[in-house]
Amino acid sequence: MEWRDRAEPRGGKLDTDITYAELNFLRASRLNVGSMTPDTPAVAAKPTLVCRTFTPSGFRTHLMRGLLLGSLLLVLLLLTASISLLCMYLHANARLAQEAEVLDVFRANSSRLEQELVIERLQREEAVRNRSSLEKECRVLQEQTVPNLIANHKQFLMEVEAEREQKQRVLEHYVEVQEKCNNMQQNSLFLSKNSFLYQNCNKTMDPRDPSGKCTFCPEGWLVFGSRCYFYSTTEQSWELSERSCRALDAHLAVIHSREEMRFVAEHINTTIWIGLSDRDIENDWRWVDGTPYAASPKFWPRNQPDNVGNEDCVTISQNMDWNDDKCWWLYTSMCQKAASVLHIQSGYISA
Ligand SMILES: [Ca+2]
Ligand SMILES: [Ca+2]
Repeated sequence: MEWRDRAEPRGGKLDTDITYAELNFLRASRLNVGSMTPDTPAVAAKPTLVCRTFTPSGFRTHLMRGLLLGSLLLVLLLLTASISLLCMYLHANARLAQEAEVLDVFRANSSRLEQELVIERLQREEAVRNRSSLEKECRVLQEQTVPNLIANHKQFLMEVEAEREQKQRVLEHYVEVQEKCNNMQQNSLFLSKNSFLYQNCNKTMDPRDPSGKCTFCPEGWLVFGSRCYFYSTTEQSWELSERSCRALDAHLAVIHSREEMRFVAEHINTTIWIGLSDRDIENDWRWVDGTPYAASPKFWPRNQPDNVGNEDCVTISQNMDWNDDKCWWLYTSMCQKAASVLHIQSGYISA
């Protein structure tokens, strides 16, 4: 039941709807009517409380209203349910779409992972093969190559050490040669190529000898091998001839070889004394420089030495024949002495 304020019945009809406030208002209005006077200001009449009764038409009206309201509620409920279902459908559909996308991504990732797995498997198989190959190579290295390398390394170290020692020796030799060179330059004289000494040295120098060694003889002397020869045209006895040679720091010629004999014979034009005699003991021939007679070549003709009239001193002639003759006879002579040994390097000459 619903309560509401009313002044009076609407349109002369009783209203079946009445509230608790209307009942109180109606009661107060009846009480105030009896006590009011003509001077008393009229008090607004309050609605009287009327107890309405339900009629069949009102019941139908209420029923219709209830049915209408229920229908509206039902429609609203159905509409709400439909909207909810639609929302749920859309939401589910969206989720399904998302799930489908996720599934597609998952499938794509799965396919990619499978491909990567295949690649990884192939790479793993290749790695296994490579590992096997590397293990074989490693065994080869351990069994053969490494020992060889170690041996080669030791050999290399030995060679390096030998090279270092050789280098040290070369350096020491270089220092020694440098010192000799410095000494040579300090103690040597520069020799002009046009000088007599250089020209004479140049005749006896061996171009294959790096030391620049040459044999040098004084001016007027002949050089042959390592000796100098001076042909004296002064006719003297053997003894004076020998003394004259000694004065020149030489002695009468001593023949050491056939080549030397030929050289001496080619540079004389008459008979000369040589440094051979048996003056002390007959037939005991001695060279003046002590050269062993037995070891030297001899050029006696068949009939010599004959010692006719005590011949103890030896002469030679241009035909290389020897003859023992009397020592006091006067002949020319050939003096002989060792040649000076010089070294010429880069124009510098040293002894
Ligand atoms: Ca004799
Ligand atoms: Ca004779």
